[in-house]
Amino acid sequence: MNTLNELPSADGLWVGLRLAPGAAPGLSLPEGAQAAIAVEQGVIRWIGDAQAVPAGLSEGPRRDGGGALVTPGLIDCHTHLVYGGQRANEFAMRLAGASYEEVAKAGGGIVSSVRATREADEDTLFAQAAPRLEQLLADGVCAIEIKSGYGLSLEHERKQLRVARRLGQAYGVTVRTTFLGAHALPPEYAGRSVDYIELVCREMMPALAAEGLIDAVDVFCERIAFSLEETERVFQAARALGLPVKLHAEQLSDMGGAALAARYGALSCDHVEHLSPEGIAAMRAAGTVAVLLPGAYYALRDTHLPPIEALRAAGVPMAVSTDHNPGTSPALSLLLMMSMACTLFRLTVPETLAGVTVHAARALGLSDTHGVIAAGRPANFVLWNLRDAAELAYWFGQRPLRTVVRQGRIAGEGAR
Ligand code: DI6
Ligand code: FE
Repeated sequence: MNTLNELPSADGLWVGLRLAPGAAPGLSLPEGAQAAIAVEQGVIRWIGDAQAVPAGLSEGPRRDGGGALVTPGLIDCHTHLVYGGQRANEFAMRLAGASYEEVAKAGGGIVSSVRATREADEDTLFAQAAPRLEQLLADGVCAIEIKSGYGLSLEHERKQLRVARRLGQAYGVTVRTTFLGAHALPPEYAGRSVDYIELVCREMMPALAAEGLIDAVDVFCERIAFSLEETERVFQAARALGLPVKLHAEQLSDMGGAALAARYGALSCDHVEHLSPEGIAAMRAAGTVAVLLPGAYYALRDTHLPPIEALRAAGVPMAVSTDHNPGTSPALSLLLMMSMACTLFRLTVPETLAGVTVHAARALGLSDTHGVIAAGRPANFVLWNLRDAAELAYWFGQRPLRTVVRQGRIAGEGAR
């Protein structure tokens, strides 16, 4: 796949487009009408009826979409994309019946990825993450969140976050970095979680924030990770630095994390299989997005569904993401996650499409620039070789992408 410098400009008038429902809120076209999008200097200048393009916008290259379905650029709002090694050996152990604990005792689990991440230098981490990013981009992803959390020391967390930034620059994709220093207790702090959390709050977070490496702060709040009190300590440190927070909340048990996160105005609470009615009410009041991660649910053979009906009834926005990570969700297709969100979680197709566009943008604090197609925004949209938007979630294992316009460039073309 080409990197940023080699990509052609998407400037010009795009015609022959069929807008997916919800792609351009506020725009209503006559039944069956095709849309046009004018791109100038990488920014959407105008979108509307292809039969009514204002004079002056028809200059420049004309780009025929051939009647393709068009959506906003997809957004993968929860990933742990940068890490060393992989854990297929653990997968085999688990298939043979080993429990998560037994795997951890044999040197596996998050700590084994920490070891491999610490051993790798920046260029090695970049080289390992780049092909994974390319897979996600081939599904029309135009913005992605990348968390740290496999370094667990200032030096190694910095390395992960720097690689995340470099990936964004190299591929011309919007990357939001999330500092997840409180992901697991590093081996050298065994039995001293209070001390480790202080290191996260007093040294790592301020230093990395000063280097411009942190867009948001996350914590793995769980019995096997960090407590509610430790989570709040991290949130206080984030607030003092003016950084937004999000949370791995109620994945395996109800810790009350979502309500705490909502009190801190969290952008999102993620996983939420065990989310309580109180958590839902707090998220609703705070405008916090629920990020659903069907890949982890599937890979862990979870059976405890997130409370979709209650979230829907409360009007809590629901996003959908890969949670790409080497342990519980080695997923490299956001379209597959859409399918799983529908099939496993019973989201509707419009819900799952909103979940990888407008609501995913909100989960990253990108509502003003990403998630919908509208004038004044950077040009991020995808043309699909599909008739019906439902096909985005219906097929799985297909790559129906026709053309992706990412950050104002023609960033990929599939089969016609
Ligand atoms: N929740 C998870 O399920 C993953 N991280 C997290 O915060 C697990 C990550 C791993 O096993 O490497
Ligand atoms: Fe995660």
